[in-house]
Amino acid sequence: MNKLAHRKEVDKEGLNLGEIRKDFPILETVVKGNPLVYLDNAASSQMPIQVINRISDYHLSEHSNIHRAVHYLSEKATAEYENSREIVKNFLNIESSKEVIFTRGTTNGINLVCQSYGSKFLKEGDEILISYLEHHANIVPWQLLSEKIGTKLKVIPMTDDGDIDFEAFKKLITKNTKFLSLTHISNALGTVLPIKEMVEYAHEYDIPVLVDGAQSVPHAEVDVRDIDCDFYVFSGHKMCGPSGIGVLYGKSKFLEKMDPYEGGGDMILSVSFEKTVYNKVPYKFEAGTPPIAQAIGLGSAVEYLQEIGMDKINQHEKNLLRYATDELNKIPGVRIIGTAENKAGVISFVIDGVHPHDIGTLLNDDGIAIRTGHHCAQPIMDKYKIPATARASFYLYNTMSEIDKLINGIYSIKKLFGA
Ligand code: 7TS
Repeated sequence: MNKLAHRKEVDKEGLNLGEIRKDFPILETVVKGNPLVYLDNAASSQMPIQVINRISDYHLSEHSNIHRAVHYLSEKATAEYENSREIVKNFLNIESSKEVIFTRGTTNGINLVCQSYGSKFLKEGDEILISYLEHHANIVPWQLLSEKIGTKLKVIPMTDDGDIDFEAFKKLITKNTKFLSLTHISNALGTVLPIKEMVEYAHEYDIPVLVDGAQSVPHAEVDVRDIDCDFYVFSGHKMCGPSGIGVLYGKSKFLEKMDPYEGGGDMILSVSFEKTVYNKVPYKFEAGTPPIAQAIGLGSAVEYLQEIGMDKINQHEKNLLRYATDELNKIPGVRIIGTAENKAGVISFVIDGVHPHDIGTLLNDDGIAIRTGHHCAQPIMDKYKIPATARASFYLYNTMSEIDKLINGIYSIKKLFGA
């Protein structure tokens, strides 16, 4: 056991962690006799009781289908669903709620833009620019589009420490570059991209930009009008909300011109066998019965985060990251993968002589949940010539003493492997 074992709880940092943790009943889980230490928040975060209760209340007393009936429950459910849209609009400083489209999540949002914008406005030979730091969700849909219409995918390289290579980005832009799709924060390395500067540069060449905000909206204040991106996508389940819901923000000028992604109920104004007239945005992009309870749950999650304060959450995660980085750096044979200057609360690492999956399995024996693998970002693993990393990712409810447990666990693993 190392010196950290007796360290006292010191996490205050503007957040009342004791109270916050009480909001998350799942954190009381005991795994193999140990209290759960949940450090897999980049994959999915936990839901506070306020959000769970909101979803439950909806099912208990407000549920009906939306946008289609005049009875009490349908009007109630519709009002609550649309209220969530309004909450999201205000959260991201979006100009109009028409620009907020409910999706199934980040992946769904990117595919929607690929198909509805890409298929219509891009053509053979056009170049789409992404970065080396993308999640597969921002790679594969563009490859599918390329196979279908002959667009070309170009990749902005990253530096050895896991930063975007801004100079290379500038050089990659040609007269054929017609779309830029970028992650805001890398889920595998935690790198925060200089997204505003990149959007500004792309716009000088009239290139529309999509930003994948799956790892940013949950952890930092995001103002889409300040970033000035054309599309922004994120998922509810990574920000204290339920799974099955996400948001696509798009500027009206694009959404109005794009074709629907799916056809069906609710996305139409009139249908005959000869001709269908589409509904206005955002409904044009919300075919069929949407995930109503999940959308309401997402609204509740946003309110929960807002009440605590995104700036405080962000600062707390920075403190956790700094502490975890310092402690990991002290352990011989442990290497942090991704050492960019501007990082969010994600820390990927490897231990010499120990496979990341063994790290994950052994930490689980101590009740510590991390993710191991390629994190759906295989090109990043290829860049570092490793098959996988162990990754700890933090959120508002994590404490310094949980990081101590992680560090202690790593010392034990090293001892076990004689590493
Ligand atoms: N983009 C980024 C940057 C992500 O981190 C993820 C999920 C996605 C897109 C896809 O989100 P989804 O909600 O549509 O699945 N990232 C992870 C992760 O890091 N571990 O599991 C999922």
